[in-house]
Amino acid sequence: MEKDNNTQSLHHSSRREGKGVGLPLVSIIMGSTSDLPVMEKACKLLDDLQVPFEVNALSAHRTPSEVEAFAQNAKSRGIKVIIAAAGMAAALPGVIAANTTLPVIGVPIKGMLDGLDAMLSIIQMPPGIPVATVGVNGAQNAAILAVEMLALSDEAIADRLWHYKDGLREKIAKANKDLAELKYDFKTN
Ligand code: RP5
Repeated sequence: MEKDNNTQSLHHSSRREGKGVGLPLVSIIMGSTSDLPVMEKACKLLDDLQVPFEVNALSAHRTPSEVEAFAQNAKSRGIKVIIAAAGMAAALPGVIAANTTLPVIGVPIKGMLDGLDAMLSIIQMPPGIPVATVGVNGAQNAAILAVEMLALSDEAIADRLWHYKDGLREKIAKANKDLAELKYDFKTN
């Protein structure tokens, strides 16, 4: 079942619709394509906010030298923020952070122990090598945090981010309208 989802997702991203939008500002890296169903939320958020991004798989354990080369070259390729996702003994975000001065946002992927293993692996970095860690499977928040970083120096992105956040406010305003319709004998509002 999971395999089908992965295949579908890869087909979607292999359409190469992003040709012509410029160089990627955000690089999404995941330890395996089994992380893709979660990480598609980050892809979608960046797409919705029109932020050029790339997405690739690399593994700290299975392709260690490629991870090092990627991290060391990312800044000179114009990448501003890296989002790195991994599950289990999730060394990937930390190894990337050790090889770049770019901000690295880590996404722990839920696997064993409800993702606590990955979360602790990513968050517990030694002093000097921080990884900004979001919650387990927090791909969407990782993308929002990346966009917030880009928005510091890009007014157009900041505007789109503001509209996105305004949409969240509207959602709660509507929720309160809906909740106001609930009828209970002892409900006072
Ligand atoms: C991690 O191991 C990956 O990030 C993934 O979450 C987990 C399992 O990988 P696969 O065995 O599915 O490739 O490195």
